[in-house]
Amino acid sequence: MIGIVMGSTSDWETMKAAAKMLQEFGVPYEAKAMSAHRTPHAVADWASNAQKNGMQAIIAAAGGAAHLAGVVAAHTTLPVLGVPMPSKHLQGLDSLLSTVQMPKGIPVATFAIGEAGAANAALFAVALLALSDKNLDKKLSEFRRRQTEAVLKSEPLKL
Ligand code: RP5
Repeated sequence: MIGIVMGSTSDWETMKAAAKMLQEFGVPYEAKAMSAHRTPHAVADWASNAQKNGMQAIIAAAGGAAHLAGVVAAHTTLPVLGVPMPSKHLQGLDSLLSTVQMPKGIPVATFAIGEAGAANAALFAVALLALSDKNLDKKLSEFRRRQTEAVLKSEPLKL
């Protein structure tokens, strides 16, 4: 089971890309909105119990300086995959820096801003699970093969 947490329900439109990718691989997930600043106790509670509740990795997304992924990582030793959300004024650069620049000791593996990052975080979670799941490993190789094939099959580009 993969936990997907995000700072606001307004992040869901972007984070659906992670949920869809996990669904494509048949990996169960639990997706929730909770905020490091609006509901700090709920975040601490959820993250502290995540492993006990069957999570194997956590994808954490937030926008602005919200720093949700770092807070989640502070409460668990599970792998935390951070996805910076696009933001209105700084186009997600604030989210990127507040997620990626973790001081030594509490890591957050940080992905690209927005939907690509959400999808890639899910693919990374699949790769983690595939280390001990041969069937999932096969599905991942197949996904890569289909992706490569689709690019190679594309028509020559013309003006
Ligand atoms: C962050 O603030 C959330 O992760 C979201 O990206 C951003 C804006 O949240 P809303 O004001 O739309 O709820 O905490």
